[in-house]
Amino acid sequence: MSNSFAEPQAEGGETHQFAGGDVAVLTTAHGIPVADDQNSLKQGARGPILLEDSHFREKMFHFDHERIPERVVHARGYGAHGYFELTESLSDVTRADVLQRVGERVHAFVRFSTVAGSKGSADLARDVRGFAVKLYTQEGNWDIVGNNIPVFFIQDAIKFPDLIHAAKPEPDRDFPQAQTAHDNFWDFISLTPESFHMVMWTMSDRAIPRSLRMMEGFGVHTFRLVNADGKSTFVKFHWKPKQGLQSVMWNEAVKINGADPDFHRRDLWDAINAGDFPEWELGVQLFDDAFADSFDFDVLDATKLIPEELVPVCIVGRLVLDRVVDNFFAETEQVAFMTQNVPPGIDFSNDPLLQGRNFSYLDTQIKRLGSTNFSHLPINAPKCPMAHFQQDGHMAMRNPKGRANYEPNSWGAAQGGPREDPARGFTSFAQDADGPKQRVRSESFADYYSQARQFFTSQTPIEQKHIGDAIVFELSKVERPDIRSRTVSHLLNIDAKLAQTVADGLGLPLPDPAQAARPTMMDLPPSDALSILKNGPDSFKGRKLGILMTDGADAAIFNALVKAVGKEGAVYEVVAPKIGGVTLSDGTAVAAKQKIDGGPSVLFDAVAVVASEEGAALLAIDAAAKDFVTDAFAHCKYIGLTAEAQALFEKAGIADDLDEACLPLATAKDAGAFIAACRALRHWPRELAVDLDAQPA
Ligand code: HDD
Repeated sequence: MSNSFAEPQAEGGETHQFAGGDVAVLTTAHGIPVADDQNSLKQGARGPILLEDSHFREKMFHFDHERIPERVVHARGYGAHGYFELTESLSDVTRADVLQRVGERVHAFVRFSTVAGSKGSADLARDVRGFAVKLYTQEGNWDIVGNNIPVFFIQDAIKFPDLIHAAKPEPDRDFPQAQTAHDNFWDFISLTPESFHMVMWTMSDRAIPRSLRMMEGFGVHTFRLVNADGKSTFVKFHWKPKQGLQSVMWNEAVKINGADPDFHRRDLWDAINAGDFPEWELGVQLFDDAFADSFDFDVLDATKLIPEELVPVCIVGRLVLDRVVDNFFAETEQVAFMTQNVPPGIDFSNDPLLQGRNFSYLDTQIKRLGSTNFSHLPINAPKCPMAHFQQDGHMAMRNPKGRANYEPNSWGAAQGGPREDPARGFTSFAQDADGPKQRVRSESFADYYSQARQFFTSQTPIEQKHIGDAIVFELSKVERPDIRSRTVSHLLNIDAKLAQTVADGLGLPLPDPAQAARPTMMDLPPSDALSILKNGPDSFKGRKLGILMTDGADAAIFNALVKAVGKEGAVYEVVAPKIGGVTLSDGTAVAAKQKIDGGPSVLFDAVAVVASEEGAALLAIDAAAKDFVTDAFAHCKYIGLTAEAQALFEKAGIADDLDEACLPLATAKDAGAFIAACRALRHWPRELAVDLDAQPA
């Protein structure tokens, strides 16, 4: 039977009657057919509404209660279904069922998110991205609640409310929304030097990803794997995107947020629906106590990573997202991730951030979802057998059967319910613990700068430039000069040149370096894994070309572009003066996907302008068309242009600046070479030519 509800809500057993054909009869929530949904019940045509109108009352009552509290962090998110498949067995180090048998798949649900912004904020905020994975294993749900950055701002969960308060809109004025470019954030950060490693990441292009499909994910903390003999191995989890890493530029991000605030969710939705399923490899860094003891930093300190050069990332599985949600609220909004959801064979370390999280996530779900029975919601319910004595409460949909609801009992297997199983059940790793009860931070957590410096020195020059630009941008929005100055005093402990660049960019005298908690900072070797540009794709696959076209555009060139894009596994959109589209030189009509001012070039990875001479002359008087090419140029994109399109570039003022990444589309044959060139994604040398800050003093 078809019905108008998404699957999860229909499970309550609602019945829908059909008014002939397959159109369901509108009913109340209690199933009573509705005759008129246009008018409330009145006493006379112009009379007052009657209290008796139960359909009206029920409809309004339900509407008035539609919203649930948004997540206190990670409010804006987007989810999709897929599967996790094991490609290497980890049976030697863990007894977790999901990590035993190569080739076996389990259902997965992933929710990506920004952290600071409200539910309705724009996707391209400079922010950390949440990367939360729920694997529905045969031993219960395993939630890896990670981020796209492998380290965190703080070391102890007790500082989390302060960190988030400082990052969110300031409490008296309730702005700025979804950004850290304000006094409170930098005040807190500059008083919390342990945060500087992560700050380097958030000021890098990692915080403005091109696509949710093109970023890494990290479990962040050190976890444990525990095998059948009870032996523990430390582990860090990594998700590596098959699509390669890619980010946008800051100026581009700002404009994307205006042109398409849903840029990331639309990209994910479109890719999955087009059958271009995003994929990540699961990598593990495994290490033992001996490594942990010899490591320069504490493996329990979430502000530190373990360089891949020291402990390699072994690929053991793949995560594929192949299905969008049926209903956003039922699935993406109601999904509840909890760090404490780990199956037998996986366990926690004593990382004080992780320990605090294990308390926080259960607590927040009750506030947000309103009932202890949130695990009954289909998106949260395990997909393995489950039996316990928990009962009742709001919205209980699945109370235990049988006579006994307590344990121990003597009602036998049929009536007595489940029993514990010491062999199969979850057991905690028996770690020794002693020492005085005290509020203290371990000495071993005290080096705040060495890994921040390592991150910076691992970047390519253009990435280093972007970090400097980002810090200057953020601090330029900070009103108090002492906060700007205090921030630079920490940068001096990270990289003197970066500190100087930022001070110059702010017009600030260089302060003294901040006093370090541990003055013995290290010069660690650069790690290529930390750079985006060193880990980009070698293909234009999954990327999008914007083709700006006019009537009379060369049909052969357009067709060749379409073919080359398809061959590469990329997609394209036609941008035209009218949404009705254009008529090509051979008389073919092509529909447009975007009208020029609704489809600026920031929405595309590369652009081509295929215009007739008359068309180009018209484009040359259109501000949006000029922005289209000047932005593409400023954002270092590959540009293909027909000879006729030249007039537009002249009027836009960039005809004389066109460089080797602006390729001619003289004949259809050039299309293939142009798309092949686009594999480089950006022509970075151009950036130095279009940025005032990059000019020699
Ligand atoms: Fe958290 C949500 C990731 C530290 C408390 N967190 C949340 C989500 C992600 C993370 C991805 C969104 C889950 C979803 O999509 O529903 N959080 C992290 C990472 C952290 C981290 C990678 C550090 C390594 N978080 C952290 C701390 C605390 C919290 C230290 C508190 C002690 N986080 C929460 C929360 C949220 C949350 C308040 C809000 C909504 C939710 O849990 O379900 O409990």
